[in-house]
Amino acid sequence: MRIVPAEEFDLKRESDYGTPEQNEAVKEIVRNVRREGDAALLRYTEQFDNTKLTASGLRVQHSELMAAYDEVEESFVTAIRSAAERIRSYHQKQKRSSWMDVQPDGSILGQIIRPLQRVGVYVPGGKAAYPSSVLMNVIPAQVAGVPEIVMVTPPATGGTEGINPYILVAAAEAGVTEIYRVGGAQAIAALAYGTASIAPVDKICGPGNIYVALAKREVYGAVNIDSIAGPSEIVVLADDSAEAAYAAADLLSQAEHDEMASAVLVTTSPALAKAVSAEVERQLELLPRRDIARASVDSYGAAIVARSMDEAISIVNKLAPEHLEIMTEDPMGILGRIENAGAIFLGPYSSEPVGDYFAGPNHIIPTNGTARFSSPVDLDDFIKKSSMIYYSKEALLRDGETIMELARREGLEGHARAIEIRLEQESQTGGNS
Ligand code: HSO
Ligand code: ZN
Repeated sequence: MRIVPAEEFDLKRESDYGTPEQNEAVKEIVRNVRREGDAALLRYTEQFDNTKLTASGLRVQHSELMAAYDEVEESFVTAIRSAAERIRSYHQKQKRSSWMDVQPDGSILGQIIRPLQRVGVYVPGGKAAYPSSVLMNVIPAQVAGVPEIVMVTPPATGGTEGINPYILVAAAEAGVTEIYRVGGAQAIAALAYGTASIAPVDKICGPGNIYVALAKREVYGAVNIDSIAGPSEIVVLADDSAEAAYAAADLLSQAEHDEMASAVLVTTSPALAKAVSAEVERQLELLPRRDIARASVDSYGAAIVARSMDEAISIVNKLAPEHLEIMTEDPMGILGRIENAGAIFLGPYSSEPVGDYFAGPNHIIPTNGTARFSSPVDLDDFIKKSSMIYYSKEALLRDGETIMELARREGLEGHARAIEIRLEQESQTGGNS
């Protein structure tokens, strides 16, 4: 891994908006699914996933879900259950309550929290089909009280027509209520606009390839979507007290996700930079996914040497990483100075995979510097708020003139009269009605 002095470090951020051809292809798929419904879904599934289905075969039956339990190890079921429990209890702490505030004039103002009615979760096939991500998308929705949680995933992720049984078990454990074997842009279009077989949802979440990402962007507005996740990122902030082998292992844990993942060490210690860089080289060769990790480390990896802890912290804040590990003598002392990071891991035992799988916080976290202004997935992603206003007669008599003044200054006489009609009636009846 290359060692870079802080002053030479150049931050590159890339966003993928797809080629014009990809954008055009996605628009066409969405248009056709919207127009033709199931027929288009089945046609695209045959074309892109090499699977011939009938409309009744789209939905995964309960018996298939139960059969998945026979295909996975018992140890996996136990592990997924304990992870689900931890994730559930963390997210339960995020619950918001509706509130009402009764004013002295008898008015009541408040905010009402309601779950979304129906949410769609996309689960990709291929190398990024993570059961842990099923938990991270579905459990917050379920804890928020969403009654209908629909999962879509391409067919044949685990063989002909069969869906990866680990994904199915995770879905069942997390509380998914319906599953459909359909993927790609066509699945996103179906969730957004509905077909005869799949009822439309209010929000679509979950990662996917570029076609899925573009389709989510295309349907945004008709439904809500989550943020579009970029490749994984980790920054390890370390001083000379850090264990080089731990830092290297944690960097590689994210580098192995994707050729475009980024794993960066920021340290005040030139000796540690050297040691970590050497460890990364050594450990990398031992990984089954070394080709992916190698590409990531070579293009996006770096060990940055800062001249002071202040400088190191300011680099971290500029990077605004998805994951930040603080491996210094006094990590708690540094915590308060971190402005931008999606998830912060403190001390030598808070290895990033602890958060990916088990600690409880969500592992869907803002990437590509967006931790500057956004947050990990949580219950707020699955609720909406209504404000409520109950105005008493006393309050309207008191505030009416002010409201009319504001309305007339905007040239909105109709607004003013809606208030005035009430004030006039009051003055006629002498306030005795
Ligand atoms: N670290 C990934 C999430 C994940 N890791 C899933 C393992 N499985 C998010 O950046
Ligand atoms: Zn990970």
